[in-house]
Amino acid sequence: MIMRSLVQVSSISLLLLVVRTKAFLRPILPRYSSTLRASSVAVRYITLADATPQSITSRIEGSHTRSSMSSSIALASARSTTGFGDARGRGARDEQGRIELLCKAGPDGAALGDCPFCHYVQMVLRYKGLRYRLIPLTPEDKPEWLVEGYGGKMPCLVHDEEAYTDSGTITQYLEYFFPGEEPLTVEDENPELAEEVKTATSGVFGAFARYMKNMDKEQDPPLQAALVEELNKVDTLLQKTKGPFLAGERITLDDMALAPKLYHIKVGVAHFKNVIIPPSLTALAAYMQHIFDMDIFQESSYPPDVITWGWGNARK
Ligand SMILES: N[C@@H](CCC(=O)N[C@@H](CS)C(=O)NCC(=O)O)C(=O)O
Repeated sequence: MIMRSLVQVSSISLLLLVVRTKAFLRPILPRYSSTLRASSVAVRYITLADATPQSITSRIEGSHTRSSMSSSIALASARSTTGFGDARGRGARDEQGRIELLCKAGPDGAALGDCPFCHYVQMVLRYKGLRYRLIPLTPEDKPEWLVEGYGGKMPCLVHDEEAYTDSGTITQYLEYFFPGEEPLTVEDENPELAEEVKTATSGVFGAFARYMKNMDKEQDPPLQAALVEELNKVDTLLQKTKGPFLAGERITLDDMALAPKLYHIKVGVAHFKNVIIPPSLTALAAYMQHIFDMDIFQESSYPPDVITWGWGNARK
């Protein structure tokens, strides 16, 4: 059902856009438009079943001007210590600084924080050779439009006066507007494998977070076993596909989503639980090593002590 409503958000227009995927309408991408007009804001839905990236872009450029959002994040941008992402070696496409990524700041309040979801988005941006400005934000520094319009959620990607939250949505957006020579999914050519990858990876982070957040030592063994079971599913898949990536030869969005979480697991369980990922999961170990060594992983990453800082806070 398509709903229409008017929402009051100070100086912010929210535009919800249905973007085509392979089989036309699929993800509903929340879009942010910075048109300044009093304080009444229309939320509308546009069906763009037949839209091309160009038509969407010209629609945006024709109807809106960059205004409050840029200035409201200008301060935050000035805080960024990371600056523009440097898509080294992949022939960076200069989006004229039009892509900004707002993400959780680390312990010093200025450098990149411990967010595996932001890590994922950055890996995709870098893989695609897209230049972007990284803007780490503390909870106190979040711009009003992000808090009011998006519940303060990060990562938040800003492109062409629109904002998108949720790493899955953001990466679908990037894949749609900035497709590479080969798709970052195997859904079209092998939907069964795509489904297998989802099944093998979807429970990993939840199991890890439950284990990490548990402070009752007696509950640790079953929670640890549940995490190992999830990791085992990934190992089994990798044995089947023969790697080096989840779906085999080609890297996909699922790899870029999973690897930052595996980094948290490796660091987190060693630090807080004094255990290591079972070495018997050899395919998983090789997979982790392979991805952790990639430039796009390392250039979007943060030191292990940022992870322990973040989980230390989450466990309080
Ligand atoms: N499902 C979301 C999860 C995002 C998420 O949990 N982000 C955390 C940081 S890792 C966050 O925004 N926390 C609020 C904050 O940092 O202020 C996604 O995929 O983007």
